[in-house]
Amino acid sequence: MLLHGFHRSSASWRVRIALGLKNIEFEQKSYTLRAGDQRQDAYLALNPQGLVPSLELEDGTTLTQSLAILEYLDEIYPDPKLVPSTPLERAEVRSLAQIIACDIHPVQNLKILQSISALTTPEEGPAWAKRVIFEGLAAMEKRLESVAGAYCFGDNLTIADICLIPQLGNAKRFDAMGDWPNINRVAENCDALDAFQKAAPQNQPDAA
Ligand SMILES: N[C@@H](CCC(=O)N[C@@H](CS)C(=O)NCC(=O)O)C(=O)O
Repeated sequence: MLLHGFHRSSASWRVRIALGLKNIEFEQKSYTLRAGDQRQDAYLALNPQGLVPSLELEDGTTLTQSLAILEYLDEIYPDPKLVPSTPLERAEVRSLAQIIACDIHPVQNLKILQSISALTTPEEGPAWAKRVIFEGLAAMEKRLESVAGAYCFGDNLTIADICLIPQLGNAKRFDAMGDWPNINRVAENCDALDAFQKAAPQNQPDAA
């Protein structure tokens, strides 16, 4: 498999974590986002959205959208299972993952921050990111109060943890961390796992 991504891209980071947890070998091709590599024709042919990640499978099929990729990997390589098997638990876990993947990350990604800064002042982009990440994670913490254990949903790793850890990377970059006991406990437990360490941006070949 070939992962098209970027070390600091939190959506690529999600896929790296899942590949690592499932012990799947993969290669990486890096796109420097600030240089606009993801908007060059060669990559647009793979993903017309001009967003990373994309995962190229061995038969040449290319998958996009990190949550769809996570669910695909979980169905094809079910050990360990990252999406629960009962409909109710599955809905709970997807809901936690989507707080991040649908409502926090998309409004703070690079192209949004670049547009905000272009429309206002250069400082407004990062200030916006800080605000939306802090508010979103504060809501996540409230949700975790009733469902978290060692990880976001009880004591088993799920796609919710895989979304949370990269989002915390962004929270640190934009100085948007809060004093959140559940989030911090889950982060500590994830950070102790090899797959999370291996997937971290600073451990990627394209890290500056
Ligand atoms: N919903 C997409 C989000 C992808 C996305 O926003 N990727 C960011 C990096 S984390 C990107 O490519 N940004 C480039 C840009 O904004 O121009 C997913 O989960 O795969």
